[in-house]
Amino acid sequence: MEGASAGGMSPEIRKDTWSMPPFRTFLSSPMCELSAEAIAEAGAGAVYFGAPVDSQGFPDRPGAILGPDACRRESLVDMGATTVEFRIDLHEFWNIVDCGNVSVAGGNLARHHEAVYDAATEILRGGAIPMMLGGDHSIPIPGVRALADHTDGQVGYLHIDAHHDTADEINGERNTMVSPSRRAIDNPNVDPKNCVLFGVRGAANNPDVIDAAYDLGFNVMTMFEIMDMGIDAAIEKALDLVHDGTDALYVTFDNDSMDSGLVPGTTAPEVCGLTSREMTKLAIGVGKRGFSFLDVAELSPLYDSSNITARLDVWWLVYCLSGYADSLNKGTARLVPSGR
Ligand SMILES: [Mn+2]
Repeated sequence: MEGASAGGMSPEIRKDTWSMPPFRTFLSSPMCELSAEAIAEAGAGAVYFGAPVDSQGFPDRPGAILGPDACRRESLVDMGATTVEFRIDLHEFWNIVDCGNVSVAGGNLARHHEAVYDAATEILRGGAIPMMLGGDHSIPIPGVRALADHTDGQVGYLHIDAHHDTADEINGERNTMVSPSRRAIDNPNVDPKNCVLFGVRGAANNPDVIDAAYDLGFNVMTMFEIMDMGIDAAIEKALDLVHDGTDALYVTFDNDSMDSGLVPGTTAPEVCGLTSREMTKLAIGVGKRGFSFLDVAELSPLYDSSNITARLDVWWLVYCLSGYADSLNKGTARLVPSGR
């Protein structure tokens, strides 16, 4: 035994980022019990948790239930918590913790959504920003409801997606992965004038869904409008709208907002989407103006060659947090996360 120990790895080698850690958390953050009290006691400013919801009978490209762990794994591969551009250690700044996954063995969609609502509420009550990794794109339904219930004032909603997601129901089910925008405005303090559907395009959106987006008063920014406007102006316009008279901001990022060439690991890939440079600019812009809640939806590692979609999601979260940290350091962020 002594011989094995003498030839074994040094503690430094054992904890390097290339070796497999004994358990995987987002950016190697400490685990934390999912309760407001534990989160407050840990002094966490941002909380990663998984919402592995994927139960709606869509027959193509399953696997979003594996998204939270795929993102955790990729966050440990050649990835630190400090970017070249901002040079802010996110662990130091945000005290990130990982609260594990919210899943209900034997559960159904309604019970999964209630569990997500409860988890998000605990995190907001604990004074932290939820970072929720899906799961299919029904997860903003309980997420927005939790933020809206937690916030006295108005809530803005930024929906980054190839799809409007304004379907009122499918086959009688109202809380589907194509309904999060529609359900967001069911909350009395979410006004469609503070909701932006950013990057919509293509032929997968049926005419009813497209009409509903305009009829209900959403701000629709199609991908081609964004291209004509230029990405910087488009980002500013979207952020002006979601921050206009609001006290909190919910941001949902569907992987299919990206060009399909960059996101093989998503449920409904679409061509003509955002580039990774545009996405990173958007993340920094979102961060600079502040946010209360982030979610990432539709990551399916089953189709994710080279884990590139998961990596992109890690970038999204890291650059949102970095931009916000920078802005708070400079005193230029307007929005204070709900509950902080
Ligand atoms: Mn979508």
